[in-house]
Amino acid sequence: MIERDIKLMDSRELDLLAVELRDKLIDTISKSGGHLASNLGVVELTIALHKVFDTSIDRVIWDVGHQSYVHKILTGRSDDFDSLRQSGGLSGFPKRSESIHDSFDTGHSSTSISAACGMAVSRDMKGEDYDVIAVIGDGSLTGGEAYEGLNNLGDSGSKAIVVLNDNGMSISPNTGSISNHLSKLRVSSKYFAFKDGVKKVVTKVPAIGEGIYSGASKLRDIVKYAVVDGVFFEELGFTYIGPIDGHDIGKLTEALEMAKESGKSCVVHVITKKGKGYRNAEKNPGVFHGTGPFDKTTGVPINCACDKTFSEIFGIKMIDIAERNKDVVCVSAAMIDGVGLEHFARLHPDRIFDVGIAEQHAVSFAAGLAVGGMKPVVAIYSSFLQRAFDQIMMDVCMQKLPVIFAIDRAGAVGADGETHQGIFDLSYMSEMPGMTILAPRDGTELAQMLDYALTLNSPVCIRYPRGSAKDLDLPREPVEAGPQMLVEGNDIHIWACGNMVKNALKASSILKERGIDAGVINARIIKPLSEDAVRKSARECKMIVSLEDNVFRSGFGSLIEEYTEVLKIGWPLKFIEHGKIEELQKCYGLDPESLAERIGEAFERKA
Ligand SMILES: Cc1ncc(C[n+]2csc(CCOP(=O)(O)OP(=O)(O)O)c2C)c(N)n1
Repeated sequence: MIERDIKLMDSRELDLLAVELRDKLIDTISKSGGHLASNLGVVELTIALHKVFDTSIDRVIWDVGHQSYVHKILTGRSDDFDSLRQSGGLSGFPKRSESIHDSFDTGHSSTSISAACGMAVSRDMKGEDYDVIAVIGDGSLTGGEAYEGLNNLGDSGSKAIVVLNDNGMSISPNTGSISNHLSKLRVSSKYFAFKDGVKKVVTKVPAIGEGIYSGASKLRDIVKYAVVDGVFFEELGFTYIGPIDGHDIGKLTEALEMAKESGKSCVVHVITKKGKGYRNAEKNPGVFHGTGPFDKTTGVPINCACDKTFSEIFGIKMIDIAERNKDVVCVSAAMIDGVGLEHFARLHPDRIFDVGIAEQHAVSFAAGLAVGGMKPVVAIYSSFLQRAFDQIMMDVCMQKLPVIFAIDRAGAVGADGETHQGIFDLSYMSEMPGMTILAPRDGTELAQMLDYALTLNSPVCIRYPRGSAKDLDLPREPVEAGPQMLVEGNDIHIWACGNMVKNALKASSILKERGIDAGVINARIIKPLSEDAVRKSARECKMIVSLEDNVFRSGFGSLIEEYTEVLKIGWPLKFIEHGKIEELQKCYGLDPESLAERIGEAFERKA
């Protein structure tokens, strides 16, 4: 299916295409996993965008980009669609390196309007001629950068189109006062009136009437009069068009053509249904936002892991802690389910704050809560917390405030790829003066660390990975005891942190079989790192190795290096592509066999 075909299709053919696309989405994602509900919601919108624009010239920026699958199928990637999110296959997000039709790499939300503004300004400076379109969801519109983009674009003198894909949902139902405002626009009677065409609406507005409709020389005047509710965007310098039924290709095409013809930047407000056309996803859009493989008929997940995940252990432990300490509250940036706090939210709705996709605000908000005497626990995925570097540093660490960061999805996450791998937090957190960094080897240790963090009364972060938190059958010690020797070794000490303890244990067995006596230390308290423990370990063996699920530079290994010579092993300093975690570990030499090989070779070279 290529773009040119769409431009020739009549409305019946376009409707049939929408049906085919939905079948393909459900069929493929039920096998590969991925972002189903968001893509089902934008089938008609994507078709209409391709009907009106030419993405080999015009630039469409998909905010977050998780909803770009239909665009991929329509731009020459239909045959490869089965390879979605798999090693060597199509990325689940737009990639400029994948196609000329992808004009901007996304994955982290709320960047599209800023990027569109930059492209529009660049186009005008170079005297070029193409359209720039940012497609942003109402969830992503809760992120502050979206307003920085609107603020700049509305006043820039350059034109871009902002398509607001409003389904009332972030991953869960959207939150915040902007969302409330959009809800009012959604139910506005003018939405239904608009469906019957602009003329009908305008002639019905008493103060305007038929005369003004026929007298209005420019389309943008009509739109402005017809939909006065969009005043919020109008005041920021945009022509507001909408709300439009996002599942009516004809109406969408009409609205996008208006926006294309308009002389100034427009907001096209499109109402869609998340999960549209697949009953299971319509009923549970949150569950089908990002899903693993599932049975198409029942919607039930396939190969569901039976072990509890770190996120689940975190959620259970927070309920326990909240019962004992009334000052404890949780903060989430639009990811309550993702971080495992859904039961907490049900039990303590007044002690959990979903602030929207607003990681920076979440951190400063938590700092404010801490100043007021609360004990905030901020649960955010590692890669998204990158956004709040400055807030963590200035608002929390500089003021020595007792905010606990639960950093979920720390380390490689797999299929979501480059934008989602959580492989930088040990580096950026270790730069923070006064920050304690903890990394549990398993679920029980995560629970212990949460208790310990609360005793510290200072900034603490606990980083833990995606997936199983199955307990390791090894002795336990209180967290405050610091680094724990799990396996003795006279030749090598592998200092491992977090989930890399498992790989270190296996690598140590392989090395021992080969006659190299490699021990394993579970670092646990990454910072402040015990200088005594590191120096003692260096005295007791011939080689020290650090092992982390983080880039090898400026992370845990560098902290050890302050006290002794160390072989630093972690991810290379690059953006790690998508693929299964085990495959990625193998590819980058972090699986137990490769580790044994690398460490053994280095040891022999040294000897
Ligand atoms: C900075 C950042 N934080 C969190 C996320 C996780 N995330 C991915 S999609 C999404 C919800 C997006 O909602 P919306 O923009 O309305 O798109 P929809 O899926 O509803 O179409 C969230 C929170 C992210 N991608 N980026």
